Amino acid sequence: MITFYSERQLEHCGVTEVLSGEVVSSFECPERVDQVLNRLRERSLGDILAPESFSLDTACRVHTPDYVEFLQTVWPRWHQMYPDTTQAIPYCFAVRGLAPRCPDHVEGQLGYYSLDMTASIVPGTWNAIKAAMDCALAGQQHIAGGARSVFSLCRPPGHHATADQMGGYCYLNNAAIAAQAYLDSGCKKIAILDVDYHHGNGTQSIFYDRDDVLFLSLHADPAQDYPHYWGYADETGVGPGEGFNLNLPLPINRTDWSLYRQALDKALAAIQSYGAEVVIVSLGLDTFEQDPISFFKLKSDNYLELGQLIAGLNLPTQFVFEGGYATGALGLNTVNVLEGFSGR
Ligand code: SP5
Ligand code: ZN
Repeated sequence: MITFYSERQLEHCGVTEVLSGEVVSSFECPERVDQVLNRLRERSLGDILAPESFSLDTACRVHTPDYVEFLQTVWPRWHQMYPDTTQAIPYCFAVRGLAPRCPDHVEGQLGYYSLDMTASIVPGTWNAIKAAMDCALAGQQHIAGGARSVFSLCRPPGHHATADQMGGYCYLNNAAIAAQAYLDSGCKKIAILDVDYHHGNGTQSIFYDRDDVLFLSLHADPAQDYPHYWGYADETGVGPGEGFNLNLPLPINRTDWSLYRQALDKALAAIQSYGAEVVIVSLGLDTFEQDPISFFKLKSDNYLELGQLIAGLNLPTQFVFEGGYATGALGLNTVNVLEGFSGR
């Protein structure tokens, strides 16, 4: 299986975030991809290629052009206003109950385009966002060209990013952009299977009123964990999208492989009856028992079986990297999914 990865993705490195009221180092760090790359090389899974550079046209079909423009320009604007600071983080939000207008002030815009305070902006953030998007689109082209599977090693991740808001370490929604590219190249039915520990609220919201993308997410019950406001089972889509969104929330305190697998079986059956032509897997590894910010109890071997079960769909499959913060085991767990899929 080929991997698409660009060193430019290392240029993003958040400084700090707030976790349970304390300021801590960012969990979403460049070391994450180093671990995955090391393991990919050790196991000789396949070539690791840098993606070509793609235009922003597809991104602007799932995101608003003003948001994409904001992401590209926010750092220099921030830096001009606050030259002595190392990262831009919002502190104020366009919350419900107001009819928010987008202000000119860079700090006002930062809140307007954010869901939370964890998508920080540093000098290299845009380069990394753009390179991650390129990995998603290069993977899409590879599958469209006839490959059975591909791994887009995207960082920063994407599944929390909505059409016009960043959050949860996510900026551009890499999986959603890939899905749009398949549709634009003539596919009619795409499934996005999100196995990250957190609900893929961004992907859900982008496709919520559409029937050309079936979105399925297995995640921590939003009553118990981030992203808190979305991811309930009764969110099933709206208008033409009714029935094309399947949330499978799981309890944080007792989700091990056996419980997880029951939900996975439901999701896989739904993908089959939908008749998807391609499946995109939003591959988060934060379901691991040792993940520092999550509570599920999956073990390293379970990821082999996860890959095998996804392979059972017998569909062209694009893996798009999302979360996973137990850095020591992240390479093993990620490559286990890919090897399980490949039958190795
Ligand atoms: C892509 C991705 O995985 N984003 C996740 C962002 C989660 N950020 C908020 C985490 C809050 C965790 N609170 C639980 C405390 C555990 N000690
Ligand atoms: Zn996650």
